[in-house]
Amino acid sequence: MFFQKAIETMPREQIAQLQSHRLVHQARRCFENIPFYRDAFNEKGITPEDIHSIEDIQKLPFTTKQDLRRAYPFKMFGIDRDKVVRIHCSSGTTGIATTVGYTQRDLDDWADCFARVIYAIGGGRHDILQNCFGYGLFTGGLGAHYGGTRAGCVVLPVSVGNTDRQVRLMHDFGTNILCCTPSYALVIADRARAMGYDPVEDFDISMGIMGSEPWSENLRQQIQTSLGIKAADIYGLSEIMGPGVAGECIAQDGLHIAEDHFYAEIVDPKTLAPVPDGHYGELVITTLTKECSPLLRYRTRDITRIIPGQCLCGRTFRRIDRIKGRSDDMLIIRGVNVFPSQIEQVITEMPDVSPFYQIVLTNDGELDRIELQVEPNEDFAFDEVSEIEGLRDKLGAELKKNLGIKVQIRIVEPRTIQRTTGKSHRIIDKRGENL
Ligand code: DLL
Repeated sequence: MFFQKAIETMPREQIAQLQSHRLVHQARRCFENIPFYRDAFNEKGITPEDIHSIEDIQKLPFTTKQDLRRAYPFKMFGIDRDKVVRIHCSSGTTGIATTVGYTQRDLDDWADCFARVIYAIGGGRHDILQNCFGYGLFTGGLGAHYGGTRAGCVVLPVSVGNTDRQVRLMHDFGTNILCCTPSYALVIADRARAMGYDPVEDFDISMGIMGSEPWSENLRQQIQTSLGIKAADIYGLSEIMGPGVAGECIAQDGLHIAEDHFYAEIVDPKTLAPVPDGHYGELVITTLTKECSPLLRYRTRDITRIIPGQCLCGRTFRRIDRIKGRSDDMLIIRGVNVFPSQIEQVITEMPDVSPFYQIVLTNDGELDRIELQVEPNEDFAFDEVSEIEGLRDKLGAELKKNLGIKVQIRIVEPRTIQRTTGKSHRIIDKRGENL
């Protein structure tokens, strides 16, 4: 199903024309209204007149998170302050927060982008959408809220937490669509079973729209089986807009980029040179229509690839693969580059192990040490030393076989790994701490 069929199935040449037209305008808006871009254009020796079409995108400067931090709070706004109707910002846990403003048109476009994902996974008017993304400065809550409203759904604005209530509402109100992080979906399914429900039999839920953190295909399968749903991956980041920059369709074969609003490039994170379709690299996004916080060639740090070819669903927008992880989260284990989501893929293939895990980084002098903590399922004989050792050896062998890495594994007691209601924090970095 399509929310805006004419746009979502536009022929490729027409998409290129639209993007070219919009890029020319956006480059001018940035140059004329934002001192950072005026300086960056001057430094590159270009003016907006050098941008004639989308083909010229590589002439433009990159933008980084650091640039946004320096512009805190409003120096990247590209429009008069009286047109700004909303401001979101990042949590700022790893530095100064970054601020993103929206005009009413920016908010309308965002709602459309999210609504497209609802339709793409089979949802629509009158579906009950339970929104368990956090409401507030985080873009998840309000993004799903207005997207749901735009799609004609009945929105339950529950926000994060109070899992017992989430489960009761899901049951009593007959929720059809669940919006939350993938890790919270597992917590909800777990809690529902503990409360005596069979989520597949007792609930009306049939769709999930999940994102905000990397998740493996195996984890998706577990979520789908435990809740009896089809779960679509939705991608977005506050700097660019929020959830809806890209989203999956019913084919579940990559996330369609909302290419009428965003232009995506994949570059080598070291050389910044473009990489061919099908190859992994860093996702770089240019906002083509944003009025308040336009960004040119924003380096997301997210690692993915363009999936070559066209999707079976009929949408013509290009697709990115599921995000492997952030370049900052890549682990180097004895010379092998690994993302936590790849470790998750191996863990979730083992029937005795729960999908909750943690990676603890410590250091011993110059050497980094990596410990993978996993918990067995509750029916596993945790008190039997030989069973635990067997499980540890088996997991160690699988990691070696699939990823070529050797890590220290610690099997911890069932249900002791922290559950989160929002984004999970799977890496605990204790390097530099005196242990
Ligand atoms: O997480 C927006 C969002 C809300 C997306 C709800 C999807 C659903 P930020 O807090 O700014 O915004 O975090 C953005 O989260 O750069 C990625 O590293 C990661 N991320 C977002 N979606 C996905 C996804 C929201 N589907 C950062 N898969 C991004 C993997 C994701 N990682």
